[in-house]
Amino acid sequence: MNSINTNSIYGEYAEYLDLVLEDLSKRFKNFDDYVLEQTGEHGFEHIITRIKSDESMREKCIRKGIPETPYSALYINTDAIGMRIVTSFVDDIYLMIKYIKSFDNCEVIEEKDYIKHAKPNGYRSYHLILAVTTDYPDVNGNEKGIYYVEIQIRTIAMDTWASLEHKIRYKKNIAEQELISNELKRCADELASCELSMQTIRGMIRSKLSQNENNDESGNAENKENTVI
Ligand code: 0O2
Repeated sequence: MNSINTNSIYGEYAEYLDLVLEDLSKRFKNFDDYVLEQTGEHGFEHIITRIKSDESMREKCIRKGIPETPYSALYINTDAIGMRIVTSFVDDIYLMIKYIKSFDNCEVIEEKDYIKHAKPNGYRSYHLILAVTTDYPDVNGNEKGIYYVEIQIRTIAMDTWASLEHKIRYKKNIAEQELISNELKRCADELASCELSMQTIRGMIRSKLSQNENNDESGNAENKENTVI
């Protein structure tokens, strides 16, 4: 049995966070296998998971003016468990959301579509907060405890932009802030336009391929008929 980490802000519940992540990760792997089988392409590129560090969670509690307790960390804050799913195209994001919404033990309690409504700085991503009902106890005394998971779903292009912006956003003490912000926004818009064009190209290729398949099939049917005659 795992020893209880009394120093962790997550208290005795710390051990369940990884288990919730593992369970969800397995489901996404199954989804990927299914999409690959159906379309010949992966459902997503990769997934990054993290449990918010003790230090970051404490810092967040202090920032919000709430006590540094397991209740605050697991119930008031909803991002102790985080997943970032990176897809190739925007369409794949909405397919993934549909899949997530089909989970029977998960309820979407918050949804932010920063793709249809990009942040003023150009940030684009789809955010969901899931309330997952588990077989583990929770901080509210439930035997089938509820654990929150923050899921960010974005394309490779959106992810690249967010990573670069994250790296440079803290470097505030430099001149020409406005120019830099405008340039970042311009890059985000150009990437968005570029990836929509790439998605259109994928659509064209897919419809060409299925047209060819249909032609092949009807060709084969004709051949069969010919054989019969
Ligand atoms: P970390 O370490 O990434 O988890 P919250 O502060 O979570 O209570 P908020 O800010 O309204 O509430 O949540 P939102 O808008 O859903 O954003 C949460 C996360 O999205 C952030 O987590 C970032 O990871 C990411 N994000 C949001 N806006 C931006 C942005 O403009 N640029 C980049 N690069 N990432 C962004 P945290 O809290 O920053 O920490």
